[in-house]
Amino acid sequence: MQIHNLGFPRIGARRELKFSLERYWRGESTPETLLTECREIRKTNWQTQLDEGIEYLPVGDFAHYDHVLNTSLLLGIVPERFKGSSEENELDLEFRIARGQAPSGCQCAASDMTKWFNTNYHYIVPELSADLDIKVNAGRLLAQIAEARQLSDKVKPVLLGPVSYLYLSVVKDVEKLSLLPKLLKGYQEVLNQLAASGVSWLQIDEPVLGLELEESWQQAFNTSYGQLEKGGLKLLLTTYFASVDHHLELIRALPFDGIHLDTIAEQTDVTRFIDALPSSWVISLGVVNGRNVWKTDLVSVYQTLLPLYRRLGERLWLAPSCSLLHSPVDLAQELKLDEELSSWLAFARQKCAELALLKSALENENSDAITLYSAPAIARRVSERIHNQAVQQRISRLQPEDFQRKQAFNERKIIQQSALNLPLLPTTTIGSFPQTRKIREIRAKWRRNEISDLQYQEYIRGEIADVIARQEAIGLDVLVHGEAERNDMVEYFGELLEGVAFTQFAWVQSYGSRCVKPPVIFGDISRKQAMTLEWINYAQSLTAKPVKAMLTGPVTILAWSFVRDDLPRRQVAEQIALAIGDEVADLVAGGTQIIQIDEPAIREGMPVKQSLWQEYLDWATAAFRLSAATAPAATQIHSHMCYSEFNDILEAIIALDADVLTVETSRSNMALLDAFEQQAYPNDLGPGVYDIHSPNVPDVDWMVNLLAKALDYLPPERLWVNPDCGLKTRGWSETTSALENMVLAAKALRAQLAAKA
Ligand code: THG
Ligand code: ZN
Repeated sequence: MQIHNLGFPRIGARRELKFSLERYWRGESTPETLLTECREIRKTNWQTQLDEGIEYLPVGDFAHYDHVLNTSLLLGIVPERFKGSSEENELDLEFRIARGQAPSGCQCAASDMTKWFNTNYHYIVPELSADLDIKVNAGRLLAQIAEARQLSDKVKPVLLGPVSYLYLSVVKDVEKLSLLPKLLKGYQEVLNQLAASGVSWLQIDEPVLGLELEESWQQAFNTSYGQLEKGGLKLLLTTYFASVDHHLELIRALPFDGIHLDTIAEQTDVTRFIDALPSSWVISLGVVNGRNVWKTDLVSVYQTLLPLYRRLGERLWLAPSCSLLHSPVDLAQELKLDEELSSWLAFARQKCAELALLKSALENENSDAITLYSAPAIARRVSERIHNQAVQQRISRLQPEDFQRKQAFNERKIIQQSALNLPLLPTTTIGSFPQTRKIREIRAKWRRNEISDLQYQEYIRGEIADVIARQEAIGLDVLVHGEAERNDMVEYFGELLEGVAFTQFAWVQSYGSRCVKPPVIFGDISRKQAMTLEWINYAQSLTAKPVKAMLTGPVTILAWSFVRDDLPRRQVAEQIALAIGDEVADLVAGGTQIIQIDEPAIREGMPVKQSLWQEYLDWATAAFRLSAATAPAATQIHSHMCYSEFNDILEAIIALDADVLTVETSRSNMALLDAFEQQAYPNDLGPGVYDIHSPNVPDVDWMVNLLAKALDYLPPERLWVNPDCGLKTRGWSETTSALENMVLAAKALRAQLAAKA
């Protein structure tokens, strides 16, 4: 039996990669320094895996920015606009594609970034075209193989397979699959070079097999692997994030030497695979959850595996379910967690150790060590700490009417209009204002107990007062308090909720150098006390204009947390929804008239398989409605979404029944409103009128034009005017100018409408 890993977190236990990259980007280090620091991180990662007992080390899982971008660079696929001067180094080309940072003279927008399946990781979308020109450059990969060989003779390079690579790319001018033959030539050359360098096993990731693929994409698997010559390599077809049972017939006919199955993401019938696949194939089972933080109950895995091991012997390999990219690095650093909670957890390093324990138990048919190891995991399930009677009772008593507001939108709209008395085309923002270095520093000091709670509160109050004054001066209609007190919109609520723990170092890469620290939902969720009320009330006390309160919705809190595995996700979402609903009720009682419940993650939480979407969307939208339903008709509920692909989930967006929805549309010049019109989106809509991701200040005419376009789709009574996302990452000067122009644009359009009337 071999134990192996599909990939290890790149960011480093103390986010070393993040800091190395950002130093380099600020011009504070040289390419040589960055490369040396990256080599150190890889070495540490491999050594850690070896120390914990991993046999086949993954190589090529590391990336300066992203592994899909690595694949593009390996194949030499570089969009024309990035091809800069010839003396430029490879590293800067890579960062130019990822970040759009141009050297003098070249104006180039970065390649798009999008979610990696249903994770919180983002990859750089490959841009292909009919004139696809492949120039394989395997230098980096071969160099890393050489590095790894200094530590172990069992190395296993990792490659994103051609079908998934093509599937995940964008192709503007031709049918995607028409590019497959060219792509395969490139892959063939990579395989040749790997074979020549003496590689034995190659891990080929084809995660799109988890989807229900159309016939033509299934055929692409036959074409690709029928044609690629292995030249002595052994190929491990690697799948994850979903079961691939539905493609068994396709898979069994392909010339692989083994397969990796994720046994965690969905129920999967492993025996059926073993029965159907050629008897020479290695069966690698992903039995340790690569995307969560819970210690594995190795005893129960052992019981399942023992008969399989007796049958398969050396053909059985064990691994985490997916790459450990999605796990935090090392639990040993979390010294502030209490002992009990800590005994329930395993991060990437500990997950490697779990595999070694399991291997040894199976080989010796002795479960003593794993019984001891798993005791806390078993104890967690019956722990007092994860159960809260009151919460469970509330859940069991939920009735259909709890998931709905009492009045329909049209009635609410009239009541809200007379309560709020807003002008036509009301102007607002998405919630956050620039989070300056100063704010972060003060929070860090407060966390280190260098300033008192009172001093911190005073400081935040000052920030709120400043933000309110600025918004009044700009002339916005619906104000926000600016969220200076929040680090991250999910982490903030995680820290305030009962049943949720937070860590010090459990960072997970989100994209490039950016990381998130997901809260750990371990038990039934409830609110200790009001979470936002004081700040909102304070903000409202400073102005006669309505202040919109800001909450994060239940689906997003769920999607961006590590979630307990002993309850269905749907029920955890309901518990969060009740807690958020309690906050809504408190805000309403305190006089708040407008409440925004953000759900940016509703889309990415969707299961990989399309056939499972509807069930998910049903409970996800229900959870959102549950959180909003405590609001009386006069309270206006807003929501916000940060992506532009609405078409396939528009029905679910309508089902949220938010009074006002703000969305990203500005980059596509409102074309996206087509979808909203076709499906007759019934409530108020705020299509973003400028892209906050760019520091450019949009001019008034440009926004007037966009709004005029929006009026082709929506009556003026239902149109809101706002940027397309929060302003947390922007600076004040561009923010102020942009919002001033936005207010002018709204006024100009109001005047036009008045003149017409
Ligand atoms: N919060 C969480 N998940 C998310 C987002 C979020 N996933 C999707 C999207 N937004 C990802 N975007 C970002 C944007 C910025 C950062 C992380 C993810 C970021 N992180 C700081 C960093 O890496 O330096 C973290 C610093 C800190 O919190 O102190 O900038 O908004 N949960
Ligand atoms: Zn957004």
